[in-house]
Amino acid sequence: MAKNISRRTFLKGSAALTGAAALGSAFNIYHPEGAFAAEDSPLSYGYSYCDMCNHTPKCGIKATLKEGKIIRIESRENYPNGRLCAKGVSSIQELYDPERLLHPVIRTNPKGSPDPGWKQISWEEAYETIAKKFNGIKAQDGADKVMFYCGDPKEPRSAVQRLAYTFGSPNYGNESSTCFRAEAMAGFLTMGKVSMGTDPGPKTKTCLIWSLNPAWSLPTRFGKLCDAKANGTQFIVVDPRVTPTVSSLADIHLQLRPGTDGALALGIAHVMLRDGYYDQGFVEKWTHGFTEFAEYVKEFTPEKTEEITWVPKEKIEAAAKMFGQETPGTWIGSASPTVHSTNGTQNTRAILSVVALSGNIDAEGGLEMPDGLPFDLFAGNPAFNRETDLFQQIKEKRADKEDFPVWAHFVNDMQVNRFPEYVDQGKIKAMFMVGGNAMMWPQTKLYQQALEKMEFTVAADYYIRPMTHNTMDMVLPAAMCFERMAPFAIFGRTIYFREPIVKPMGESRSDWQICFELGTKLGYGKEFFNGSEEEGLEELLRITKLGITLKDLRANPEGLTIPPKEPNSFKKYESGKFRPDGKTGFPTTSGKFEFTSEILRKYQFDTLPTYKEPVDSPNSNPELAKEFPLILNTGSRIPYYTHSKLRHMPWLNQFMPEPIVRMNKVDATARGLKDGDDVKLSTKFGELQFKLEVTNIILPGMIDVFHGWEKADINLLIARDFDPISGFPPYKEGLCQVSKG
Ligand SMILES: Nc1nc2c(c(=O)[nH]1)N[C@H]1C(S)=C(S)[C@@H](COP(=O)(O)OP(=O)(O)OC[C@H]3O[C@@H](n4cnc5c(=O)[nH]c(N)nc54)[C@H](O)[C@@H]3O)O[C@H]1N2
Ligand SMILES: Nc1nc2c(c(=O)[nH]1)N[C@H]1C(S)=C(S)[C@@H](COP(=O)(O)OP(=O)(O)OC[C@H]3O[C@@H](n4cnc5c(=O)[nH]c(N)nc54)[C@H](O)[C@@H]3O)O[C@H]1N2
Ligand code: SF4
Ligand SMILES: [Mo]
Repeated sequence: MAKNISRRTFLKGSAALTGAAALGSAFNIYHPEGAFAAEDSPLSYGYSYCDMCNHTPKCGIKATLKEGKIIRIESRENYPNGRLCAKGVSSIQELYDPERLLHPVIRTNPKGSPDPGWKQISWEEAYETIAKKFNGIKAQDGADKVMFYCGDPKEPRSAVQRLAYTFGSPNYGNESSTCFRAEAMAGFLTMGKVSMGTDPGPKTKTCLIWSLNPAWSLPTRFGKLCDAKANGTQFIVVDPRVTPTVSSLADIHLQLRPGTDGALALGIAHVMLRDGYYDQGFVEKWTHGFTEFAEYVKEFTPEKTEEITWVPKEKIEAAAKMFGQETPGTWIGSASPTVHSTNGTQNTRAILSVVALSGNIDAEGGLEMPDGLPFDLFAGNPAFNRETDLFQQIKEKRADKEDFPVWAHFVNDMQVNRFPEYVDQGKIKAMFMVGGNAMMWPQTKLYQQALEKMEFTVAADYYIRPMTHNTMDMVLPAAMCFERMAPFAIFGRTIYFREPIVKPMGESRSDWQICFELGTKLGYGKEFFNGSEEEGLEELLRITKLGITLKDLRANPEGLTIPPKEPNSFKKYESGKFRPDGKTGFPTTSGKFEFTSEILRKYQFDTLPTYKEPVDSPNSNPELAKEFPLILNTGSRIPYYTHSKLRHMPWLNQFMPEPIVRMNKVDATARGLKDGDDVKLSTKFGELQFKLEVTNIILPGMIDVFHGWEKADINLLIARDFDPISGFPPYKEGLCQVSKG
């Protein structure tokens, strides 16, 4: 069909788009610089991976091009993540958005002025200014005073981290300070391993999805789970909302009060132990602290657990029975909600304890943990990132190490959530920020003020985002996925390589190239391949010792699979293949799965996965709950926006043009509110305006609101009560009120 697109149809399409977007401004999908293609110019095709949400690895894109311009986006065939969602299809609108930042800019007005007075500068001037500032601070106060930060875009991480450590600063951090990393820590603390869970295999009988809504947050994965359901896997889904994941998959839905995951897990463990639905052989031989754990869960009777979590006790009993008896069973962890809690790490340890009781750790059809390729989750490699050498020499200068010692024990990236404090303490004076957003942290203003107070700050982004960048000194234009190369996409043992398929818009450059060029300018030409992204990727491949080069990857555009030296085996703790030293057991202090954590003992935290109420909940703070009786649950993903992004993409904006707060009908009726009302949402920190959506997808007693809205930034209303183990904020569990606004 695309072959027959004429210039006229093309224009008509573009006009229709503008019409769809006509909710205000006229929108021209094609960039002013880009003329339309001639009627009969030939079509060509290019392959990429999507950029519109930031999970890795990303979904595959097939692009149709005419005269070097992308005219159509569709799902890529023969690619592991092949089903594009609405955001993926809309990536063409972001690529050619006339509002994209196309040149480096520097502020001309002093900080604090409402308008920064952005002035276009050359890349050369930009790099020279940054190098002068960073090297000046390094000479005077030390390299650690410059912080390097990567927001939700995960592709640049490896290059930014390498830049930080080569420059000499251990203060590199990223958005994982609020995302999955606390789950990873819970994994380390119990099993010595990280797992996001394993999707059901042919042998899996039961799958426990604890707080994930892939129908909206990871659509490709959701498709695979639906296939597993069709093949007979039973599902237990833990979620306070009746999401499409729940309605499509759940045989048992545990609709809990947000923030009470730990209590629910301990309640399930109680029933498993009481009724013998657990793997006694595994527990006796391979776990540490079982007696104390068994004693502790005695108090979490189904009755008490129901009282705390609001989940009916019959359902708790049924879930324990199904997960304990219908084995093998697997677990799929949350990407973030369970750890967006003041007790999140311990709550997640309690969930992992349930998985351990079932005996399904590294069991076939259970929580399988095959060895992957020597890349990290974001396609970097610790040696390439300089974590294994340079970081080790400078880590004592980390700004966060006293605040979050357990985090610092496991994680090389700094825990960034208290960077405003570090700025006030003089520990951080400048920042290099790639794809960051000040609205992602609780109490946004503190972060904006911290950026403003620093001596020099520079960001790289697709856009000027006023909420973040108006407080900064310089912004660099970043190239999008279609325009860039690094990094690779890794699926299991298969590597995909991406060639840029269009020329970067304006003067935009890829994040890796920016890091390499800046590194060179800072005086590290050799370490940064004199600015060559391609050379950097060759080096990354050399470091992994896989025996392949870019040439091999180029010769395999449909992915290069590297088979393991020996086939995957199961229960590797029995064979010594679970630990780097070849001894049997788990790579933990005790060598076993730790119900009681020795690392937590060392840092004087509770060793058991103890349940504590959220700092502000109806139970822990009944006084506050009188004024603010509803639980404030924020950030649950919606299918058409990614965090603060994509609000002005016409194909997406039509689905939710304005900030919405969702409330159950019971609570709306009690307040005399109806669907579509203008409402005021308030917490002890202030209030914001929203449109009300009355819905039965959420539990009575809670409200549900998305983050990242410039005109209703919910993070202004959230407490900075960080989980003392992980440093994570309580995005899912504060207290609020909603009234007519
Ligand atoms: N209240 C509340 N707050 C939350 C959450 C929540 O659930 N509730 N969730 C938390 C979680 S899990 C996360 S991951 C964070 C989100 O983390 P954020 O960092 O806030 O994510 P985004 O809003 O997507 O902002 C990313 C910025 O990067 C730019 N960008 C995107 N891709 C690229 C790229 O490839 N290169 C460059 N240079 N720039 C790019 C975008 O234009 C945007 O300005 O928010 C956290 N904050
Ligand atoms: N469309 C879209 N997709 C995204 C993103 C995006 O912004 N937009 N962001 C990406 C990122 S960075 C992340 S981290 C992932 C997040 O991926 P998910 O974890 O799937 O996303 P959420 O929708 O935040 O949370 C999943 C479910 O947790 C439930 N939940 C909320 N509070 C609690 C609680 O206290 N306990 C339990 N058990 N469940 C709770 C919510 O009701 C929700 O249905 O999504 C990724 N995918
Ligand atoms: S889920 Fe959607 S936005 Fe995310 S990578 Fe896939 S197609 Fe892109
Ligand atoms: Mo995230």
